[in-house]
Amino acid sequence: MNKEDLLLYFIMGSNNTSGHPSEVLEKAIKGGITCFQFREKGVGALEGKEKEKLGRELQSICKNHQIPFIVNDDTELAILLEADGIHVGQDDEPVEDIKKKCPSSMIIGVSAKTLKEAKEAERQGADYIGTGPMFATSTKEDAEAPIGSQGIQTLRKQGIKLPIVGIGGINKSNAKEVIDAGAEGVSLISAISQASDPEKAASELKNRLT
Ligand code: 3NM
Repeated sequence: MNKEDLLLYFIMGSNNTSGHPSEVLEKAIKGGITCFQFREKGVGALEGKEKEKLGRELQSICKNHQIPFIVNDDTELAILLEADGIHVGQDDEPVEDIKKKCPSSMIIGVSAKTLKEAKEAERQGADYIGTGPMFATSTKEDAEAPIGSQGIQTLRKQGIKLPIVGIGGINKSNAKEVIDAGAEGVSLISAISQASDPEKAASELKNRLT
């Protein structure tokens, strides 16, 4: 994956929007997002065939616009859909196991915020890490205390070279701060999925970053 693809990384599942996820994604792409993650988690999340169906729908939109399509957590779904990538948290399947099952071209992202986690992700061959929460967020039910953009500065000072995306509470007012701290990109849910105009929200974010 190109590091540039991480710049404006939109994440969404069906419960992150009151609109139709496909329409929101189409608008977000028009506004300039560079990567998409399908994260179907939490209250009311789709499962089984319904989850697969929505995943395929969103993947096809991404394909039409050459936007990388990453699946959160669900390695089996990522393999089934031949997704561009998989993103896992610290409590999910280890990267080494994923690597055994997935094609070598599959992008692997790992959530890592401490030096130990980031080094381990690097050692296991992750392609990028997601670090957060940068700021307070109500989107993730079990989010920890915010670490601020200094969290990224610290990882860089400690020698982490992997591409980093910040996550958690990022919006157009604080997105640039995350990039300035040393991240390749910002990943976010509500700033786009809950916006009354997702295209405008994405394009305003993009303008702040470029
Ligand atoms: N992971 P929003 S915070 C999915 O800290 C996720 O690892 C986080 O949503 C972490 O952009 C978070 O609406 C929620 O704040 C991001």
